[in-house]
Amino acid sequence: MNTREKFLYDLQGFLLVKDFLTAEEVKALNDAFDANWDKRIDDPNSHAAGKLVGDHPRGHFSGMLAWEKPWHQPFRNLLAHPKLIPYLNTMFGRGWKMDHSPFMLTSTAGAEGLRLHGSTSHLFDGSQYYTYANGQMRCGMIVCQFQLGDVNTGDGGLCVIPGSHKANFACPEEILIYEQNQEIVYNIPCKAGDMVIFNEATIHGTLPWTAKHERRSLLYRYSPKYLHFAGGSYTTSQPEWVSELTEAQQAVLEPPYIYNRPLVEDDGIAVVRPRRER
Ligand SMILES: O=C(O)CCC(=O)C(=O)O
Repeated sequence: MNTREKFLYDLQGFLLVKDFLTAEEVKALNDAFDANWDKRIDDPNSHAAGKLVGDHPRGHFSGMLAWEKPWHQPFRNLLAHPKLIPYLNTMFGRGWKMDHSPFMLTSTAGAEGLRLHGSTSHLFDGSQYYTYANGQMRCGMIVCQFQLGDVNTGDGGLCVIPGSHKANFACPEEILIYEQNQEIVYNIPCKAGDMVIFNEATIHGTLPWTAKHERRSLLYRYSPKYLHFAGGSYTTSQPEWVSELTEAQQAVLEPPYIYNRPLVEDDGIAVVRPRRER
């Protein structure tokens, strides 16, 4: 993570990393979804209101890590992607883990949005926060959103209120439902292959999808080693197929704990087990 990226993430509460995935990686992920389209369901997390209402729900895929061979592989490759590790080691310090099951959001024209949410800084929430001290950034859960299709200005999809991870006042409801001050809500333009990392404390949500082409956004969430945000679909036990993973990928699926934890080095290959790492 270079100094420009650190400045931008600290300032904005999100970071756009252009060309994160290669064209081959994007194709492998899209091919896997195309081959498993029957697994698409309507978004179970539907929560649109105000100007975010649409005429149909967003589409949702989950469970990709356990899809049958070869379709699970492109998703497993992302778990400890060599380009992602230095970002996570910088934002969390050493020791971090997957949170939630990865899922994909799809949208066709007219798909509804999602009410904006994010803890900001107005109350301390140990699961979603941002802090800077002693030259280090630290945070609660973050979201890595891999774009598998283009998002042009005004298409809709992921939106953020830049800087809101540091906001000291609760965000008024009329802004959260996009009825007031739309000018502070940023719909991040992306190309297929780009990645957006945002802090869960940063106010974010979904704008209704307006483009003719389909939205395809893949979300992986990570938390520091001591935290587990989501219960339910991703539990804190290792999956049956864990032995099929690399050592670094296995480390990412470890439950939350500190002592003797496997830590993934920046090179993505070395995994060390110090007795304690702060
Ligand atoms: O990418 C998006 O549309 C926002 C996703 C989101 O905030 C969520 O699903 O909780």
